[in-house]
Amino acid sequence: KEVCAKFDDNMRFDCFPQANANENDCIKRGCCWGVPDHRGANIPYCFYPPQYDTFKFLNMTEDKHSITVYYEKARPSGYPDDFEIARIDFKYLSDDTLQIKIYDAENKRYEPPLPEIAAVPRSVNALKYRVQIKTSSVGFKIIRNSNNITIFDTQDVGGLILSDKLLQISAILPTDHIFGLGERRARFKVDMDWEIFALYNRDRAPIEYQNLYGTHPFFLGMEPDGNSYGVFLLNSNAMDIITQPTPAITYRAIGGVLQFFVMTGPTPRAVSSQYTALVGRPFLPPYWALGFHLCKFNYLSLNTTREVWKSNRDAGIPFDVQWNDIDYMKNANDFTYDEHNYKGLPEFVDELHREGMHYVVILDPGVSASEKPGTYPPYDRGIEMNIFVRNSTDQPFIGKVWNRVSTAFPDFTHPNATQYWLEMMTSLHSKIKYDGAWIDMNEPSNMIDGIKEGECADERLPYKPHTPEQLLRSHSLCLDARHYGAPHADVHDVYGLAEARSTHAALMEIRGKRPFVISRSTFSGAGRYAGHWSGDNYSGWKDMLMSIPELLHFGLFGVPMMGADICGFRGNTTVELCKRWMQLGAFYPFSRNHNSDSSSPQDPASLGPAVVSASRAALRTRYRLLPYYYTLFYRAHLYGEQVVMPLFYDEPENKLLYDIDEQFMLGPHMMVTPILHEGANTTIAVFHGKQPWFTLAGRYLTTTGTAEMDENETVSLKGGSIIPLQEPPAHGPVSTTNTRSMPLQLLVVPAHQGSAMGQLYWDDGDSINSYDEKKYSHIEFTLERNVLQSQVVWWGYGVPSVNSVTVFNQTSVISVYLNNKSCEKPNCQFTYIEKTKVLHIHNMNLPLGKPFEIQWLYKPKQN
Ligand code: MIG
Repeated sequence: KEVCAKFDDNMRFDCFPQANANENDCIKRGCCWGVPDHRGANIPYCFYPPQYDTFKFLNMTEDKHSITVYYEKARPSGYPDDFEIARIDFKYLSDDTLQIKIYDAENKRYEPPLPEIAAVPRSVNALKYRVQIKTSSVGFKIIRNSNNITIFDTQDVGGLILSDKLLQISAILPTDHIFGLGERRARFKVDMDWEIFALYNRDRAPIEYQNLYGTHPFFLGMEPDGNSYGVFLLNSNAMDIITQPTPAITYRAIGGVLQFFVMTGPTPRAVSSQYTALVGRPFLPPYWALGFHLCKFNYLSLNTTREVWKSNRDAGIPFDVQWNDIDYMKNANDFTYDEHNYKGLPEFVDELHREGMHYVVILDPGVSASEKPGTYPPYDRGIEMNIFVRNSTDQPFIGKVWNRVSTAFPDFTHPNATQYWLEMMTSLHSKIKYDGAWIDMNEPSNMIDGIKEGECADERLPYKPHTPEQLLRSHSLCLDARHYGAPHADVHDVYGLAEARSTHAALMEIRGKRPFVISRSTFSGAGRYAGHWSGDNYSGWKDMLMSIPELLHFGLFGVPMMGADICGFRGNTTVELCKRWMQLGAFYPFSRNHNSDSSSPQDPASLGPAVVSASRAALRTRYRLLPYYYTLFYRAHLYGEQVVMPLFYDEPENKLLYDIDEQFMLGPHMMVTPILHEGANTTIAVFHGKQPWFTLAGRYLTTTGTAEMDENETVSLKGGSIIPLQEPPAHGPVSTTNTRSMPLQLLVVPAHQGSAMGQLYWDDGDSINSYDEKKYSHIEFTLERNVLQSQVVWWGYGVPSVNSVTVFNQTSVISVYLNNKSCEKPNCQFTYIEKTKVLHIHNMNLPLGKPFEIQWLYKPKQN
């Protein structure tokens, strides 16, 4: 009683998280019961007393690379089938990455086959962290060596539960500034005020704090002094994550093992690079995929698809990829097309290709199980190859998705599934030369809850995570459905990732070019194979605003190819909303306007001149910036740098930036500040750091502070940047294909001291191994005061020449030298505008294969 009374609310860790907690059952568990001081929040009434150890220390061994600890069961946890002997392996994967695996020493348990964690043994020279273990109680501390701050403390918090169907661990954190943990609709910074949320992939329109399509149990923590670290729990079973203001976090997973990776940064950029080094670096997208995409559910015919395509092209909307949703299929059956309403689709796709454009089709994972035998190979071959998910009687598990009667689900964790999927995708490709695949419904989604005949085994979970439905199988498969070597409960969250892997591999094989896959369901590591969009959002202002934290989340999760349905999926958009959303969405890494079947058309052309001209302007700016975007994706692919980032990545110790998620950084040099509110014509942007900021047009904004920006100033540039640009053609349709061959420009934005840097990565934009085969070029640019130079890091592929260089913030330039020769007609011209302080050097034809030097001289100061 006395120990219980002393407890601060914040130190309460829930000892009875199931519904109907009551004093009797609580006391029976050996826990404390009491009304918290503060009510309202989810503060538990039943909580662990100090020294509530379900296990006790047995022994421990240690060497240069690892520590192994054994515990034995000390008291019943209150949940069935506690482990008798538990084991923790601490492995020093590298100086900055620690692996912690907590498991049953005697019985093998499920571990997800994906993502494939990079297993390369790395050097351990000067560990940035250490592990502290006590023999008197369970748990461990992870300490940052440089300042002795404990970054993850599981000692003395009580409630380590290691039982068959519930694994729980709590940790006190050094910070209440943590970011990540998804997929869910929430602000970027995690709310530490007793939040409880579930992760279990689910097909549902985004609702705040509810589980969504993907699972990413990874967070970035900002320590008090600005150091940062990351914690990743690799577990694919349904789980709850609980935050509390202690600050602390609790994980409750219903199966598998608790396998953590702790990454010590110390910068946020380092953390994300350490994370993708483990789970996989993002794929390098084909260049065309960085163009604008257009789609709608239920164009219902090729005629409509073609009309929408043509009217947007004719309206001068920069445009690269036309998509079709499930209505292109015959009876919504994968690998077919409707030869009546979509008659001529193959020819249309050929025409797109002739125009330098591309085409993406949707594929649902489930195939129809009710076609006449012999008429539908996707089902017949699936049976032959034995790759379908099976039910408890070892027959194909039958549910229903969009197919008329019933649906079988390929088991993408099956070793032969990729071969099967390749065969199917090849057969579709022999008819329609699609370029990319959009994989939807792969949570996996099922329109009936579980199995057709209602044959799921009882879920009977000792602890059910906080998904909004009563049952985990709601809108999905039975937990006992059989996959290759594991029940559905274990595999569920990696189903979409496994499908993305197979789809990526199949596309690579079929086209012999770089794959482009967009997946609705994702798991940690998905960025290696696919991009993502935020699903069935709504045509509303709030949804537009929330798309920014969604981008930030997936940037952190290593899935940079990310966007939201521009103008909103559900509901009808308005001219004003769609105009603003196009102005924002033009800068999403994955920029697609997509719309539901029941909503009125919202492609730019259909909404009239205001949306057309705003979309054209914003997308022309995007296309101009694509050499920069592409270089960012290359950096992401190679080094795990993020394409989209929160502002605080530039200034990790500046806590004022932690809450900003209505603006975002695009690589190191640019910031995007959209107008997000109805009725507004301008917006106030917050600027950070110590460098001057400019608009793309050269307007000086501020250094640290705020500035008002109008709708043409969505993008701002930070002093210290050199940006490679490419102006899209002035007349006729614009695509990446015809923009890529235009001359390059360099935009030079000096820092206060007059220096700047930038780079360009360039290749053919579609070959699979451009980098490995060295068929690329990489140029670096530097400015020191009045000298701009290039360095050719690698030259393996032709790059368009530079025809102009624009330098901001210069005082009275009187002469310019290009490679030591005076800048004169016809090879060079320059203008200097006193009023804007912009130096513009143009009419050049400057090849990038050799280093260049441009120097300019200022008017001498007069005394
Ligand atoms: O049950 O394929 O999120 O983008 O248009 C709806 C039809 C299935 C959900 C996707 C949405 C897509 C729609 N799909």
